[in-house]
Amino acid sequence: MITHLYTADPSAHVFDGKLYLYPSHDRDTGIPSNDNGDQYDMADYHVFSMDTVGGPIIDHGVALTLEDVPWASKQLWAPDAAYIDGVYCLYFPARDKDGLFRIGVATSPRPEGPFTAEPEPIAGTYSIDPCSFVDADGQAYLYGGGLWGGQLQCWQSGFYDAAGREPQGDNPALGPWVAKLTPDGKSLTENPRSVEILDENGTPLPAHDHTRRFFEGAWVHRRGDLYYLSYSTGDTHYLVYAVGHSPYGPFTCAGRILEPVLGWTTHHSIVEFQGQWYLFHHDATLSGGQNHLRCVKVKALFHEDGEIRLT
Ligand code: FUB
Repeated sequence: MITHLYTADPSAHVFDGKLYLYPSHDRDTGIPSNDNGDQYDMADYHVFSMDTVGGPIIDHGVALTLEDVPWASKQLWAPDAAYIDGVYCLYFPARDKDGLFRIGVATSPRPEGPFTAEPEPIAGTYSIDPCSFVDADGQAYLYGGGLWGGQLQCWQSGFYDAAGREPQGDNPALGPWVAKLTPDGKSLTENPRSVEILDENGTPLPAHDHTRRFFEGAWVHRRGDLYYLSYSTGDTHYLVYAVGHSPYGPFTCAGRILEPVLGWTTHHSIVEFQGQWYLFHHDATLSGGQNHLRCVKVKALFHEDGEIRLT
C-alpha cells in the first residue's frame, strides 16, 4: 500500500476521523545482516494518513529524525503513538549513546507531527517496540520489549547484563513489560512490570514453546471487556494473541492471527476504523524478500466469540 518508501512495524490509530499510520522507515545502509538486527539502521519516521482504507494515502513527510533526539545514537525502530491530554505522543525506541535500547517520547499538537523529542529517554524504560494503549477510563499504559537484538533478555535482573540469555526449556518465557503513563504521557508512574502469558492450563508459557512465546512487537487492543495482547513469535514468525481482563494481564494464549510472511520479521497493529477491524502488518515483498526492507500491508480482521480471525 506504500511503495515509494520501505515501511514496517505499522502502528495504526484513528485520530480526528482519519486513520494514521506510524511505521518504521526502513533503509539500506549496507550493514550486513545478523541476529542482533544491526541491518535495521533507520534514521527517521514518516507519518501517513488516509480517509478510508484502500483510498489514497498521504505521506506527511519526516515527523522526527535521529539527529533531533538528543539522547539517541542509532536505530529508530518500531514506534507507536497516542493522543493524551490534548497532545500527540510518539513513542519510539533507539539505542542510547551506550548502545542500550531505550524508549523515548516526542510530542506534537498534530497527529502527523513534526514531533519534538524530550531530551532524555523515558526513565525506567528499556528494550524496544513501545505500544501505547489508552483504556476506556483514560488511563494510558506503555508496553515494551523484544528479544535478541531488542535486549529484553539482558534486563531479567532489573539491571542491564550484556550476558543475559533468553530463558530455556521449561523455565517461564519472558513477557513484554507494562507500566502506567503519567497524565501527560511523558513518564511512567511505576516501575515496568512483566506481563504474564499463560498457556491453556493457566501455567506460564514455557520458554521452549517458540511457536507461542513472546518475542517482540506487543500490541494491546480492547473489545468490550476483553483485552487482547498480540505479538510476534520471532524465530517461528507467527503473529499470535492472548486474552485477559486487565491491561496488566495475565493473558491466556488464544490463537494465531497470521502465518509467516516473506521476510524474517513480522510486526503489526490492530485497529477499528469506520466499523471494521483491521490488521496492519508488514512483509518484505517490495524488496523481493530482503528482511530489512519491508512494506506495510492491511487485512480485514474479525472478532467472533472472543476469537480473532482473518476473512
Ligand atoms: O523494525 C526493527 C525491528 O524489527 C522492530 O523493532 C521489530 O519489531 C522488528 O519488526
